[in-house]
Amino acid sequence: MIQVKSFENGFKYIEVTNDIASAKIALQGAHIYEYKCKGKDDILWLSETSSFEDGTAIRGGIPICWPRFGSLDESLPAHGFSRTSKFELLGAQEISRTLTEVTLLLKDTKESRALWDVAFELEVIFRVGETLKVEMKTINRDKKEFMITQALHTYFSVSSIADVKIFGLEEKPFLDTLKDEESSEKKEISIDAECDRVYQDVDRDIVLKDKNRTIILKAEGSSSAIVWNPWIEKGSRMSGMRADAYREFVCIETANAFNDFRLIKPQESHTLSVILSS
Ligand code: TA6
Repeated sequence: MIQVKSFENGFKYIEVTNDIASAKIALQGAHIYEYKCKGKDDILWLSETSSFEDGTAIRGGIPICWPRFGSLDESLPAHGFSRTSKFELLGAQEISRTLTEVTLLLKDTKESRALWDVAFELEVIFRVGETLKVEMKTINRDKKEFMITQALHTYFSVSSIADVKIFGLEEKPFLDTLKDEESSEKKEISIDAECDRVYQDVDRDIVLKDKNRTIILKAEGSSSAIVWNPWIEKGSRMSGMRADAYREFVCIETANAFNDFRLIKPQESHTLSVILSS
């Protein structure tokens, strides 16, 4: 089943249910904030104090950072403007009893061109089934080439951040944005303090091992990834979440970030995607 629903304040979302999974996707930001596979724990973390209102990004799920990741480009909001933009429902299809596809579309507007003078289409395609696939397809509808950086800023629900180990990024170079230093590590990642790392040369699946489960991220169109947890001090200052919520999630973001930026020629496109499985 595919239904378009609204909160009391009119905030619209799409609810998908099929024989094996369910999901909720806000039209604002093409923001999936719930994905449940029958018989399994939720993969996505959602802040219990997140707002669901126009102009404020939901805290949790998979925020879409586009046409910029981060805040290096001061002419655009941090993480771009897509996550507070109104997408339209382009298509929704029950491919089988256990697979549903939903496509949302964002096109340039007068408002977007005031921020970023570019004609574009951004399609976000969700395939909800035993796994969750999210694709971001950027199409250049302009007469000039443009550059994007982007990320699927996924918040993963974990039993406790202290029990988490992340594999697949060993030996990969990363920018530690907290120290503004390049580094790399031989061993898997475990988190016992604020962590904000932008990895490059990422070329294999990333594996999140929690106490009771393993989540696999299979990316395409991406050779960078971010690992982030705000820990205690920054966690207490983050909007839309409890001060101690840092314990419950880790962000592992499939991206085209920093040196992994992408140039898109007129009428050409670039697709970044991730398949999440547990
Ligand atoms: O991806 C990590 C990061 O850039 C952190 O530096 C932190 O700012 C996080 O994203 C959340 O950003 P937000 O704008 O959603 O509060």
